[in-house]
Amino acid sequence: MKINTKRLHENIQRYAQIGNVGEIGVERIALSDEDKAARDLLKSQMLQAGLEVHVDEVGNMIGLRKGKKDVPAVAIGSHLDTVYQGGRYDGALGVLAGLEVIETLDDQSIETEKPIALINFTNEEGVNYAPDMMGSHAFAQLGDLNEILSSLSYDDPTKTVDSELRRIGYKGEMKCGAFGVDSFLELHIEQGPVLELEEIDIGAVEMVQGIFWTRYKITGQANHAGTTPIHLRKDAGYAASEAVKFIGDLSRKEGTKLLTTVGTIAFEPNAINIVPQTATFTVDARCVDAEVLKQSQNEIDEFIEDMVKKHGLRLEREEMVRFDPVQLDVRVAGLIEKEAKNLNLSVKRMPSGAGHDAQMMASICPTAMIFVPSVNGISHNINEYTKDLDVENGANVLLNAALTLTKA
Ligand code: HGY
Ligand code: MN
Ligand code: MN
Repeated sequence: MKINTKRLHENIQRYAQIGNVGEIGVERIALSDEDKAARDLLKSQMLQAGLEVHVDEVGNMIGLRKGKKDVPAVAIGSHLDTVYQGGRYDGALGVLAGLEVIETLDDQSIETEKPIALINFTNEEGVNYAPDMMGSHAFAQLGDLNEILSSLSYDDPTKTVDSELRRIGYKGEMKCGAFGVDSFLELHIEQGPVLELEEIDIGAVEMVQGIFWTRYKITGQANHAGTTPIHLRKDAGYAASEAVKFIGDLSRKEGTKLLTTVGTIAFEPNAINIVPQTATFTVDARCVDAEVLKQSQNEIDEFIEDMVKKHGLRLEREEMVRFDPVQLDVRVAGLIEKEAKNLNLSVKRMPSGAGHDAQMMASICPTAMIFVPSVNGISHNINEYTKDLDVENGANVLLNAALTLTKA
């Protein structure tokens, strides 16, 4: 069975206009007006497709297509929010291909044994409210709901997840965890170079690497750039740059699988002729090996604490996110492999470098992911692109794998 490719591409194009940036980019930050607009469009399309629409208390949107049996649903979906200056496929592909699966089943008047549920998870990216994978984390009841609802916007600390969910009209009634799921499939762009380099059509993802996000604030003393002798300075900026170099060097050691990124750094008062009073920066660290990840957190903390002491500065540390590597379901990954081969597509088992809602769903039901190639391996970038044929291949594998799971 195949999807309606024209309808899917038109829909991807339509959503890409909501928060579009440049030629093909999209910026649709979670809980923003753009996120609301995309949610409203998805809700109207879910209703048009005859789905029973639920919104839970963290704004996850669930569209239920009933089946012959009243049992937990086969869930398909991803997220509509993006990073700043992001792409049109990261997340949206999984949600819109999921909608296409449902519309294709309707076209062919297929009533499935088990129900199918299309899910749009809230704030997968976490670029303005921590943690990332927030909606799926709450859906799987993995964290403290009140902590999530009171998470403050990095941009404007007067805003919380709860206040913004209410503002955009997506603070739902359904309790997190109330919606039963039988299994979960997520179609997603690879966001890396592997499939393209190896000229493989489909990735059957069987694990997601671990991740932690930590924020450090180093405090020294603002002073005059021209009159303050170097040895008398309490230069938070200089200290932070030593830390950034150390963090970067950790993931450049021969043979390590560790990835570290300092993606944000801010000085205060941030003036050309003032020794920085404070330097605030974040670390994003990832690894397939939980031990290596833990070890790297300890090494980074130790280095920064020693360095701050050496310079006579002050340190504040905030752990924002910590998720261990997650093994996905090998049976579901095997099904993805089988359906890809049935469609004469090349396929390989692989880990995911990026975090995904699937890694949260894996804790409550058999879960795996379908990857399609990213051109030049680029993502989290306005030039993120996946070829039309790869979009279609991924959606067809999602359709057939979901259908098989409804019979299983
Ligand atoms: O950061 C990630 O890996 C994902 O894009 N949220
Ligand atoms: Mn994503
Ligand atoms: Mn992303």
